[in-house]
Amino acid sequence: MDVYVNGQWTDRDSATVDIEDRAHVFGDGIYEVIRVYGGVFYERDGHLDRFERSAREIGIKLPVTREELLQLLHEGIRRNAVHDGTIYFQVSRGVAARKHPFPDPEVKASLMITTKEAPRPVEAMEKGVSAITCEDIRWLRCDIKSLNLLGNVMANQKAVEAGAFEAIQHRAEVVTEGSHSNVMMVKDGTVYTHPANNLILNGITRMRVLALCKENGIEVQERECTLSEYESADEVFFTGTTVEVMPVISINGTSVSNGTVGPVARQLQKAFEEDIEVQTKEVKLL
Ligand code: DCS
Repeated sequence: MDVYVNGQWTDRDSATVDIEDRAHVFGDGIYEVIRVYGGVFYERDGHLDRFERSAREIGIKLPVTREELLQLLHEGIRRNAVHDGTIYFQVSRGVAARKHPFPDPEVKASLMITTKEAPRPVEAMEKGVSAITCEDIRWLRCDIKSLNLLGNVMANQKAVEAGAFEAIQHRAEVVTEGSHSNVMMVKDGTVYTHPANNLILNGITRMRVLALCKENGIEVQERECTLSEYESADEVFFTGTTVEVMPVISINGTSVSNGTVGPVARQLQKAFEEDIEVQTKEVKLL
C-alpha cells in the first residue's frame, strides 16, 4: 500500500513519522474517514467541510488547499486501486520539541493519508448487532474530530470484551453517541437522536440519515434521550461512515423491542443504499 507522509507518497513499510510529531506526543491533530464505494467518494464535501472546521476550531493551518487535498485523496484511491473501502487522512500541528504551547514560530502541519479496502457490513446490517452501554468519559469538545480518541478506544474495548458490536455512551442518564458512530432510537415512528452540540460528533452519516428521514416522511426530533428511553425504544440503530445504518437488537443483553430489526431501520437502510447509488453514479458521470 502507498501512503502519503512527509509530503510524499511512499510504501507503507518504509513510511516513517518524526518522533516529535505532535500527533503522537499530544494527539494534537484532527482526522477524517471518507467511504469509497466502487472507487468513488461518498459525501466527500461534507467530510472536507468538517475537516476544515475541525482544523479551524483547534487553530491548525492546513498545509494544503482544499483542491490540493482533493487531488491527493484521488491519488490515494488511484495508487491503491481502492474499490470498496475507506480513505483516512489526518493533520497534526507539526513537528516541534515537546512543549505544550503551539510551536512559536509556527511549524508546517503534517498531513498523512492511508487507504483501506473494506467491504460493506452487509451481514451485520441484515441481522442487527448487540450493544453495551458505558459512561461517556470524553472531553467537552466531541464535535471536533480530534486524534485524541482514548475515551472512544476505552468504550470500544469494553464493547469488544463484552462480545458486543459497539458501545452506547451516556453522560449521567443522557445517551450521547457510539464510540465510532452516532446512535438513534425510534419511538412511535419518530426518530430521536442527540442534538449536534459539543457533546457529540455531528456525523456526516447522521446528517444524511436525518435528511433521508425527512425525504421519507419520517419525523425527527433532535433532543436528549435517556438510557431508559433507549431501553424501552421500538428500535435503536447506529449511523456512521463504516457502519452505515446498523440496527441494534440488544442492549446489555436485553432485547430491543422484540429483538429483530425494525421497519424504520429497514426503510432507512434502503434509502441509504439508494443514496449511495445516486451519489456515486452522479460522480462517475462527471
Ligand atoms: N461519532 C464518533 C465519535 C465517530 O468517531 C464517528 C465516525 C461518528 C460519530 C460518525 O461520523 P460519520 O458519520 O461522519 O462517520 N468515526 C470514524 C472513525 O473514526 N472511523 O470510521 C469512522
